[in-house]
Amino acid sequence: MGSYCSSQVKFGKSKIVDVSSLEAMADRLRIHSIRATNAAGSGHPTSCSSIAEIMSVLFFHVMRYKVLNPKDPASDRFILSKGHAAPILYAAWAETGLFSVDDLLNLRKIDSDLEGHPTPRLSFVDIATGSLGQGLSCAAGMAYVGKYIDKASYRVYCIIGDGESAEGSIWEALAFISHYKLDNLVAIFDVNRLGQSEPTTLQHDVDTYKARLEAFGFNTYVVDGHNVSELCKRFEEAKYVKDYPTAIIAKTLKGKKFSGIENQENWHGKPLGEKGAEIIKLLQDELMKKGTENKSEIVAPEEQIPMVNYPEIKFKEEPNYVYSEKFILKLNNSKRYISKLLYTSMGRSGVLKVLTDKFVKFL
Ligand SMILES: Cc1ncc(C[n+]2csc(CCOP(=O)(O)OP(=O)(O)O)c2C)c(N)n1
Ligand SMILES: [Mg+2]
Repeated sequence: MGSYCSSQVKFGKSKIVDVSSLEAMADRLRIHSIRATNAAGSGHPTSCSSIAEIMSVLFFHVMRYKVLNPKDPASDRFILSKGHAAPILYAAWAETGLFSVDDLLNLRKIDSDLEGHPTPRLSFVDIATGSLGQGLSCAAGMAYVGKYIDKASYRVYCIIGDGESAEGSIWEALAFISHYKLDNLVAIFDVNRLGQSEPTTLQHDVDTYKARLEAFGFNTYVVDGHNVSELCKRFEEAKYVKDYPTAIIAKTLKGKKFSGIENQENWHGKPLGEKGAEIIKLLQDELMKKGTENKSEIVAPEEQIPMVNYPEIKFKEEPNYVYSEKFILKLNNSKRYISKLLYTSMGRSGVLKVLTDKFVKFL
């Protein structure tokens, strides 16, 4: 692991990395996550804190997107596979200016779309996550479409928890991703050592993660997940790697910067309560000392994605079943739900929508 700790760093042709601004943003995201989960009386602030720098770097340095049109087809995709860290995703979008930071305090309220886990009802979420192990498969589908169907330059970033990575579906997705040489995808493993109720099997053994991911055909980087310069450098390098997908193995601490809580067990899924005010004060004091305003510039994608003509998909021969009236009634009722379910889970992929239309029509 190298050290790239000057306050302004430039890598190759990339834009300047404003280290202190990105660090300050990470702390602001931490503060929002503490406040929102305290207001809700539930949620996962420690799971948010371990990815604060990763989120800051992705949203305020690496990714190209349009704040006022988060689902623009040319934009980079982001999937928070460890969906329980939703408060920091909401905090990042509030910081982009998409909605007010005051709205973050509506987390988990019955009439708020800011649910405990992200859903595609939100303008900036493509797929629902929270059932661990699923996000990377969706990211794989998006990257496949980007590379082979849209043939566009958008990139796909997916954050996976280390506990989550015990799910077999993660490894199935990894095999798919490397088989199809999805070099437009970056899988970020948040190795914070802890799962829900105990340490993970591998804890902080990042070398074993690296060996496994290399065996799966990935270009891998082990980084200090709280070092913004290192993160920026690796995300930038990954853009130039051809034919190999990238895995960033980020060594982090659960509850980073939460004094007395950082790296401790028994803090999963718990708001900080009274300790929150004290920790927010420490983080704010640090922000004041640095005197940093948000100077990060969000970059919109450069190009529109080319129009793709999806071929007309037809059945050779339509089946000719005879249905009872009762069956038809039941079917019509369920159709609405099935189509809604398929549309929300399939995100933006045009080709899948064509198939879905056909499928629902067929039903
Ligand atoms: C399929 C599935 N099983 C179990 C859970 C319950 N659950 C929520 S968070 C969590 C622990 C996740 O640990 P990790 O991936 O390490 O994330 P961290 O909180 O450390 O960031 C579990 C088991 C779930 N959401 N989904
Ligand atoms: Mg963990």
